Amino acid sequence: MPITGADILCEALVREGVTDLFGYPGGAILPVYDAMLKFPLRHILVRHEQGATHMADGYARATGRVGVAIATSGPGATNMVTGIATAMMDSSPIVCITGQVGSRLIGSDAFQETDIIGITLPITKHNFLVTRPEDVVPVVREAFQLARSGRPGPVLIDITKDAQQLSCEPRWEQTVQVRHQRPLPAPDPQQCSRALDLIASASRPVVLAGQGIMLGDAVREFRAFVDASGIPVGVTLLGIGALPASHPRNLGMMGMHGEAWVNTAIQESDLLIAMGMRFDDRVTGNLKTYAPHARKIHIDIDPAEIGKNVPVDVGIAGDLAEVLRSWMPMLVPPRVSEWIARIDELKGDSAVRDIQQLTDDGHLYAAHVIHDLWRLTNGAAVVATDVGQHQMWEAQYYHHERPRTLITSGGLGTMGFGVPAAIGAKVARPDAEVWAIVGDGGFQMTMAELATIVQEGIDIKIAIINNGYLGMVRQWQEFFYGGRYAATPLVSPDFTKIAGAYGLSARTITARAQVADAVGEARRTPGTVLLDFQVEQEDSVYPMVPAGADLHAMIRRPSPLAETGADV
Ligand SMILES: Cc1ncc(C[n+]2csc(CCOP(=O)(O)OP(=O)(O)O)c2C)c(N)n1
Repeated sequence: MPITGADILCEALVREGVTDLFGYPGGAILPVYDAMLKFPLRHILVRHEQGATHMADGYARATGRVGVAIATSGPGATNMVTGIATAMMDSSPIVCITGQVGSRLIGSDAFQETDIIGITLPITKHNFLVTRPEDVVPVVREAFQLARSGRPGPVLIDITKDAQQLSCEPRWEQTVQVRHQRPLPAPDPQQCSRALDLIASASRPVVLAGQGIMLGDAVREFRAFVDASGIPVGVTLLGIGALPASHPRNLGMMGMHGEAWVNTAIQESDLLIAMGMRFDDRVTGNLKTYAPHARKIHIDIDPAEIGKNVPVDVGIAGDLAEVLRSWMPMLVPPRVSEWIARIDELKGDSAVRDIQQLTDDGHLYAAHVIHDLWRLTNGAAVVATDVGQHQMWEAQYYHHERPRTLITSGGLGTMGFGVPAAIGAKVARPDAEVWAIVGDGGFQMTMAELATIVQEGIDIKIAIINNGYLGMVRQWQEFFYGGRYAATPLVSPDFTKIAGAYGLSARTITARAQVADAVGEARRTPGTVLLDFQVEQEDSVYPMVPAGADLHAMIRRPSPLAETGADV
């Protein structure tokens, strides 16, 4: 029986295991919306297509399953661009479906026509233009396969209106050649044995753990390697959760706002073993002075990453779980006791504010809020953040024990990500306690999604770290632009009234003494609750490696004595 391209698309999604999609309708995608009603697909109606892409992304990051976003042509499609680029930079598997004008109108500047294939070419793993219903089955299958395989990433399917309306007999059984997939490289045994030699003879080794450990389902193998080798681990922002924060070998986060001892350990190290990370400039600082004494081993599934930023002694392109499994029988653990003692000594030099010493002086610090939130949720919540100071404080003070529990935009640093990503995570994991920790700036970029929350009955908790500024930019102005606050003071609405207008509960918190009660009440209250934490306005994130500076040249928190002008 011939059926329409729209029906075929919906059935193909169901056959891929899709149960939820995030989207916004319009003329060029209406046949698919009409067909959707017949299929077991939950559609979450967003308020802006950017929100749909971040939701699909949050869904994917929380579970590893492919997230799906859908929109119409023209402005619907272009509104997706930021979310697609965000997913691309962080290797998140999403499939975005956009309607396109009729195939005979393409190139005629038809109403709501835009070349979304051209626009998204550099920010997708691959994209497809579908102009015939016959192509829907193979394209959907290939799109999902591409999104989730190898180094995951976003794939876009642009489908013309006539391809949705015309009918054909779907050939479900046809074998689909995944034409655009690069074959997975097999780990080179010679490189593996060189790596094992370097490991056995290292005296100051550090593992650099990235998100690839989770994306590659290598968490168990990674843990086994760390336990067997005893090598200390620094994590990237997206690598948080790859090893429990409480694991004795987990040193914490590296990089621009990483712990001083992690960055110093990297600079003193004689062997870096990078796994599923990409030596982003935010973790290396000045490449010329980066880890000058260290040999470098780099394992990544994407061969293009190896040697891209940092020259390496051993490069292994391949599946991390497979590499680590092959290493285990031959692994000779290095002698690290002196090195661990040296790192313990470095730990005395914390540049992240010691929370115990941060007494309640009547001010509310973001560090307090996030530390308390961590304790009160037993470190078990899924947290989606926005971008800025609160994001770094989250990484410093919320200690994640499990993989896929921190959902944050690292590579693109996309403000507006937090709330929609939290919604996507909650749809994917209805059992989980999900918090969005956002700034007053980023929240206002996508707060229209509060209506999505209400309409779809989503239960998340939103913590706004409200400092009255575009905080991270203000901090840069304080440090590097003579304290001239150009366009960073931020007037905001009364967020509790905004929440109230949507029928959501909300509360303002201005003192530390109120934090536990407010968080407890929010957790007990069914449905979404918004907490507006009005924190110290001109606090800064420490330590900070200025962009492009040497990794060890960290700006430290001024001591109270220095603040008073006393000689220190
Ligand atoms: C879409 C977008 N625009 C601009 C920026 C640049 N930027 C990075 S952090 C930041 C300030 C964020 O302010 P806020 O959301 O209040 O969070 P805070 O830093 O105060 O925690 C800005 C403007 C960005 N990352 N993303």
